[in-house]
Amino acid sequence: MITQAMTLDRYLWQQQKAFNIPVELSILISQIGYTAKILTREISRAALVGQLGLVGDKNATGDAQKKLDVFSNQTIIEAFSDTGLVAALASEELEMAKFMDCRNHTPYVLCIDPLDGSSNIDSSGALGTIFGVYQRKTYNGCCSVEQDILRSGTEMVAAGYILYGTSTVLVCTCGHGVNGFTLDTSLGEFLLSHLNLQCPSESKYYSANLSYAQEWQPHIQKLIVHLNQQHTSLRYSGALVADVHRSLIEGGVYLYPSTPDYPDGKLRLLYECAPLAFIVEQAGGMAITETKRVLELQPLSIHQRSPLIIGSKATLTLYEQMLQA
Ligand code: AHM
Ligand code: MG
Repeated sequence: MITQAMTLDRYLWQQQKAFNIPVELSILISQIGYTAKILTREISRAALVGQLGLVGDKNATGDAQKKLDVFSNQTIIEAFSDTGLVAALASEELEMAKFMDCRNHTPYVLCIDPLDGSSNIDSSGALGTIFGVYQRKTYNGCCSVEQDILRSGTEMVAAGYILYGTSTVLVCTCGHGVNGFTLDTSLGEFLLSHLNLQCPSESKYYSANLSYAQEWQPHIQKLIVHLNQQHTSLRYSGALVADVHRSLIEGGVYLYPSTPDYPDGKLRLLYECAPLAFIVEQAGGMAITETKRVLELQPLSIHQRSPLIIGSKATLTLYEQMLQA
């Protein structure tokens, strides 16, 4: 029997006191937890209520939008409307930034991929949500995209992801370590299940879409050859969150490199790569593009893409040595 259950809210309250974290940031993360409960419910019953399949439109980055993508995005918007927490929102599902609240005291900017791994929806595979939070800079009228949203990851004040898998797990950091919470559906509460997550230094697994391997840079191919020689097991789920979570728990590396046709890869910097980089670095791992630290990239547009290599430190260090050789 669990007698000392640490709910997400209790943990956020303790973090707030221990590290002087603003109460608004705690409430923002708690509110993300609330949206994760709604999404857990809707994802699990989607096939029963006609919520699988496409809407018929494309999203801001040209991907076909699924019904659950649209629902997830709408859930996030509704969860933060009129809360006085989020001044502006950048979402994978919105072409432009959404200015939620222009009042001067509204403190945060939220960058979010509401439903990551959309190709897994119709086959009941793993899905995720990824988010990064920035302190708003402008306090005169509505936010400015350049000043408030297009920020390097080093300025992030909090980040997290939710994995909708065999259970729903919320992993987050406010810059003081990484903790994971598992949804107890009978209580409707996230309970602390992964205290002070540390990414193992060595990779037990690697995750990449190898159908593009011929098009990758020679040093990436060299790393793959090395991983195969070491019998590092291949695990690729089609959901970045699930693969990064496995790497964090078991030790591993996830790669989505550049190709000649896609020199910036596929993944989006602001709401996919940077938040995960912040979390993995906080847990002792590393995240690079192919040549640079992800957190130091300066975004030039909301939906900017970036190559990503993320996970266990020893593997990324070896890759960097291969790059310099
Ligand atoms: P999405 O946000 O449209 O779902 O795209 C991101 C996803 C990642 O979760 C996943 O690792 C990758 O795209 C899979 O892409 P591919 O099918 O090219 O391997
Ligand atoms: Mg995504």
